[in-house]
Amino acid sequence: MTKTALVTGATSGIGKATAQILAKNNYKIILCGRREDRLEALEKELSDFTEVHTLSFDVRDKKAVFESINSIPEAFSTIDVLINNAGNAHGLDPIQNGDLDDWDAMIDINVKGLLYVSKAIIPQMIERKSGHIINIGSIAGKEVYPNGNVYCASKHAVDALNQAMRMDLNPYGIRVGAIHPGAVETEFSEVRFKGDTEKAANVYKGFEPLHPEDIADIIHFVVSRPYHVNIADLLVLPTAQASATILKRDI
Ligand code: NDP
Ligand code: 8X3
Repeated sequence: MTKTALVTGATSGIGKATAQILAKNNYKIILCGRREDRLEALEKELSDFTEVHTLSFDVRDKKAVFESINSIPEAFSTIDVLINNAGNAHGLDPIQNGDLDDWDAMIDINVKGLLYVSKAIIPQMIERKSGHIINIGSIAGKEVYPNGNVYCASKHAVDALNQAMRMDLNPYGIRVGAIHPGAVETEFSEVRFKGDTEKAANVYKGFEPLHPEDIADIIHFVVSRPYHVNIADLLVLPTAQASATILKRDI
């Protein structure tokens, strides 16, 4: 039977590539994000392969999260796979210089947003005693690096929530796992550096970073394992990266 996947942060980067690969592999897709023009363009593109529904909401807005998810039409309402991907870093400053709005954004999006979306979808998975949740963490959830402070804390929280969800949802046969990427070239650094494209490009200079499709491919592998297999936790790095701060750059 055709499965349905809901992907948050589908307007860009890892989420967009994940929606694309799942659509081409016969999943019905619910695309989520704030930028409606991008949602519409991706819906058009993926409609050649599958049925697509779009939901435009800010994961920080708990009312909007629940209203949007409750508005999903019948044909998409059984969500088999939830990809909790929406997230970003805002700023890269020492703790003493941190911007409070940046801190709010990272905690509200990466942690509370992931919780709201999960809370809106988990009850139907419990009722059916089936479902698969993939949480997108980060190497920043496994290590802390200088100036990464609040972003790292938010991704450590994702790591903790991933483990906690797996425990609490275990009695219901719901699979929960996290994928923790290292450097992936997406709009991530542009957002982190507030539109400074030169600074963002420098992050990926002198080595081949992961491409969003590399992570999407792994997500597809994870969700297509037989039911008795749950890939619980994966750290995925570019070959040139040994840790959050050790990178072999040819420059
Ligand atoms: P992008 O910036 O390319 O994509 C981020 C996505 O998140 C966009 O689709 C954006 O959509 C969505 N998003 C951001 N804020 C909100 C919000 N408030 N409400 C709803 N959606 C939101 O980055 P990536 O693809 O790289 O990031 C995806 C995930 O991967 C994030 O959780 C990130 O932390 C994680 N990650 C990224 C790494 C990297 O090096 N790129 C490495 C490790 C982890 P829109 O703006 O339309 O709302
Ligand atoms: C994104 C990767 O190293 O910038 O999560 O934290 S890093």
